[in-house]
Amino acid sequence: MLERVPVRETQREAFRADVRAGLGSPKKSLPSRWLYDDRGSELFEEITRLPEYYPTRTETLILERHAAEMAAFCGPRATVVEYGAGAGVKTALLLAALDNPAVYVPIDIAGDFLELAAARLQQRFPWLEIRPVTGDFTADLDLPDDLPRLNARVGFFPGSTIGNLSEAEARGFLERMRGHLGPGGRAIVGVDLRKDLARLLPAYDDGAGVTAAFNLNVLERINRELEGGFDLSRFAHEARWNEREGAVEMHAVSLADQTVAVGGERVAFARGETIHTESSRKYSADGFAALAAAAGWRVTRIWTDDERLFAVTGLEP
Ligand code: AVI
Repeated sequence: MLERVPVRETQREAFRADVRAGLGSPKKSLPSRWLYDDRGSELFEEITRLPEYYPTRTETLILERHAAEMAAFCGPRATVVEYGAGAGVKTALLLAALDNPAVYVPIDIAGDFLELAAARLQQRFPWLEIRPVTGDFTADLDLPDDLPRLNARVGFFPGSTIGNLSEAEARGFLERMRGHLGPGGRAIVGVDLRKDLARLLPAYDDGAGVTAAFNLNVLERINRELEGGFDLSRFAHEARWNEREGAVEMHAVSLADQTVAVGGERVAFARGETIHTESSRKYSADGFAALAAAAGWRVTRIWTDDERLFAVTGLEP
């Protein structure tokens, strides 16, 4: 009989492998998904309420303002597939505006969080069929095959999470989503727009230090889960703009020449050396349209705010 490995253990082994590879390479980096343990997710929720962090507030405003047009774009009796189960505010705005949605399918890798979010939405929309799917939507993933095919399927990917994917990953994701949604499918995708760095950078380096805590929490996570020896007072948070990549990058900067024990190995850091922990790509409307086109989508709607900080886009095949 096959022995079942608990999910938490598999996760820890994947984390260990990524840390070993990322800290062992000449340019140190860690995949940004490891920022989101329980503490990291709490800190991210806090970030979304910060005065400097405009994306969440702006996207919510756009959804509120243009909900009726979005509902018309989606059509009646839609099956809504959400990539990543958020805290539910934006989802509730969309579902409340839609004309009699048929099924809601939230997909998230964190099964517990997904069940909780789904239960909360079920209370608010008792008549709605909710079919949560636990899985990683950045990898190959199948939807349940008994979902209704009669009505339009609509993909919902808010939050500008697409910006945290590399261009190749984003293209792959958009292609897979097209496959999930089928020939008549449509999608609503939140995209953070290019803007003045004076506005952009403080969103990733706030005055209260919440983003710094969010970033450095990944080092604490290594200490907690992989018996790491990071001294947090010897690392600092940095947010920087990478013009070539069109992305804000978060780095953890070593404040000294030092050696850190990580799971039985020793990792050397020179003063000023960094660990790249996240990229947050910002698109122009044309740049995003080109990315979508490469994945077989046309951007046929752009809903935005008065300052054009953020765009909620409507995609058709
Ligand atoms: C989740 N994601 C869209 C956020 C962003 O803006 O890229 C993550 C984040 N990183 C630092 N602050 C927020």
